[in-house]
Amino acid sequence: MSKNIYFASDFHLGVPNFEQSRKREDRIVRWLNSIAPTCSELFLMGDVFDFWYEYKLVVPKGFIRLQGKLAEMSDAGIKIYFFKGNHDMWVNDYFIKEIGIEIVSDELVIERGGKRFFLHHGDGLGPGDSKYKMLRKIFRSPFCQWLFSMVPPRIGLGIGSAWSGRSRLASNTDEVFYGIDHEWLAVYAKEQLMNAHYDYFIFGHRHLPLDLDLGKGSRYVNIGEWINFNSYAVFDGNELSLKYFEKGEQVVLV
Ligand SMILES: [Mn+2]
Repeated sequence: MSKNIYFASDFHLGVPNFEQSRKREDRIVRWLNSIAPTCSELFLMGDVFDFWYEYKLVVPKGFIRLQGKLAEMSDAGIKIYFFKGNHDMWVNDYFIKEIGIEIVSDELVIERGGKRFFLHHGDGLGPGDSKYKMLRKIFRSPFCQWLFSMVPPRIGLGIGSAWSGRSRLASNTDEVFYGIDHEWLAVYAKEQLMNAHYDYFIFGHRHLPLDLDLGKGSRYVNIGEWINFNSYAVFDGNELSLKYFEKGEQVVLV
């Protein structure tokens, strides 16, 4: 049986409300069921949760079907990576201990089937967005995280879910393609290519499935999101393809 590597991100579980998030979670579990027989490695590349913060002894409620499925897959020998997104960067050791997942904080470079992959959620990379880049440093600083850990869960998780409800996905704005020279992650990828060769750059965060030719035998694949597209990428040992699950929209881009 062929062994594939799967990449998905931006499930944003938790928004816009409980009912829709639960439906999305069911869809994700159906997808995981469908890929499990051929999956050797699964890369969850950030913003799996629209808000996540774990205390030493407390974790947010919900999303147990996804966690149970991931635990089952991990127990069956499938290696699972969980990238920190801008919405769920506060994961600590809960999933490591409970599920056996590996947490990835920033970029991860891997080689599979003779191909080099540059993997990152995609936040804080490329030109612009200096306000977010500063916030990211603050949010990720151990001191700020320690301060937040002093806030009781009733208040801390309350603030988090109120803040998460205001995220751009909750308002469901339509993303448009800016053109390869203006897609900041494509610009960032091209910069990286000046220093080293990568066959594939895979990012999330953009919320728009993209498959762009960067030249020099390199491609930038954005794996989209799961509110509108149900998009993911699969590497079969030879080729990387961008795919859509169930009713996910097929977006044709030049
Ligand atoms: Mn996102």
